Amino acid sequence: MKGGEKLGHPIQSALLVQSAVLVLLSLGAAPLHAQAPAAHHAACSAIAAAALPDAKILSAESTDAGPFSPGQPLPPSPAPAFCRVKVVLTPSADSDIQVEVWLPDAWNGKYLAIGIGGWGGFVPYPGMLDALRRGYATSGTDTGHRGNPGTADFALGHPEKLTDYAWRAVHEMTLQAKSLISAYYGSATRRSYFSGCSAGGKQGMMEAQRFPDDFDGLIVGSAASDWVGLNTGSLYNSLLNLPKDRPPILTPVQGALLHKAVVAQCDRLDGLEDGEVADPRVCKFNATSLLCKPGQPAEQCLTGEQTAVADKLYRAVRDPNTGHLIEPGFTPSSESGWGAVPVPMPPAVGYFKDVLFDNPNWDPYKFNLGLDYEVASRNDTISAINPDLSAFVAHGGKLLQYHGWSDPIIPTETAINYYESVVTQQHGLDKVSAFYKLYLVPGMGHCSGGYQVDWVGALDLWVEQGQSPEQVIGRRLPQVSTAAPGGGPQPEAESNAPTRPICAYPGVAHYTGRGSSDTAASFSCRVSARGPRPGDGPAVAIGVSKP
Ligand SMILES: [Ca+2]
Repeated sequence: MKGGEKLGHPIQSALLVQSAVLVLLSLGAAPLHAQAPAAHHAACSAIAAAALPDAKILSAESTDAGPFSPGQPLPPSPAPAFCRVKVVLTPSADSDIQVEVWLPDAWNGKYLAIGIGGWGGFVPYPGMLDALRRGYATSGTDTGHRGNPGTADFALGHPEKLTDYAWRAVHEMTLQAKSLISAYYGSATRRSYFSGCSAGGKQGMMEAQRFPDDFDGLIVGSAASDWVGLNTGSLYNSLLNLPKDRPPILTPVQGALLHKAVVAQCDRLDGLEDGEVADPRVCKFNATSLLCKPGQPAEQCLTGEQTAVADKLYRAVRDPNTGHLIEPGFTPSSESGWGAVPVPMPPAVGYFKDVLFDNPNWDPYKFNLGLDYEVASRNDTISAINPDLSAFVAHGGKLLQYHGWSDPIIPTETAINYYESVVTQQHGLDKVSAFYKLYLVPGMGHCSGGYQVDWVGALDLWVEQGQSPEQVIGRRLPQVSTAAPGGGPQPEAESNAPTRPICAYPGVAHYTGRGSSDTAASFSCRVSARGPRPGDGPAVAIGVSKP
């Protein structure tokens, strides 16, 4: 039974909490979210005294509407009145999972949980604030430890903390948050959603695969689902570019040159010259076209060594012993983010030294692609690439995934490969698109940039009203920016920014030839060729998480 050892939690803890709050609710006939502020203050104070199994409520404080800062270094920003509950969860003796549950006075009856990127280590406040402003009860967790999301040192000698990070913290948070919501408002949440990006996207995928009844809808962005493939590929690629004791071969200067050349060659292939490559898979770009000619200034071209690294980054990383796909190549148009890592990819180094080899002194320059990948695949508990979503389908869940075509951290085709693996498992695109949509966003980097889309609104309409989002409307963002892990703060698009349909895969937006190219109405979604690029092959069935 998946997570069966904790099935007693929601009802049991809801009863315990309710006993503390019930007396306050009985003061008025209306549900709490329709009552005056004083009732909220009293109910919030009462919840602090509630008893929870394997959990302790640290505090519950009423927060009035107005400028609110959840903690340093976030500056105050507008927030509605809410009850802020801090909880620590201890599902194992070594667990120390910090969770916050935020309960708005003006509740929309629904719950939206927020995921966290990298190796976690802090509560994802910006995404929670966004959920709160929309009227959702929300929660977030640091996944069981405090620290830098780029390091995995928390896992060294702490297998239970690794389990908390891998899947347990988000699941336990969800059970406890639902209990608190039910108890506080006197009625269960009508819908439960999750939104996360990068490792937060992986958390959403893990929920769909491992705890399919936790959520009615999931937003999965730029997902690091294949944790082993991603970390292996990231380390391999960063070492390609960072020979020992030498400066990086490719820097952002060459990244910008490559990107400009890609746009010059491939922009018009989608039928519209707009500075964007709508489907980079049709772009057959060769970095040697930028090879320096005699006398050409160095900042205008690439050396032979630089073109060789660039062409390798466009190609898939494969197991040298078996030929298995480890990580797909980066798409043409992702170059702007290349060469920005001055040391071997820190999260990937942390994975090998602190998680896999239990050796804080492990030298990344001793990395052996074939051998280390084999060890990692055998010991994987973190990846979420099981294509069997049948239990999530049976629950009636909806999965909305997005990935940027310009992602320089996680190759876009990892999302396509997983989607196609689900199509194979479910025997057909029609069946899958009824519950699972994938959007490939032009110009989007890792978790942000390109276009701004109201993913929460689209998911909610799909779940609540059955409006299938064959396309969503994107508002063009001023420039690609780097997002903070955990979903924010995100840049905002101008109110008069150009709009464009972002089509559900395998659709691609094509200009109809009529009307302004700055308006979504002038585009239609056309089905493109499906699947990965020739030669990349399907995702291999390794690292599948066993429930
Ligand atoms: Ca174009």
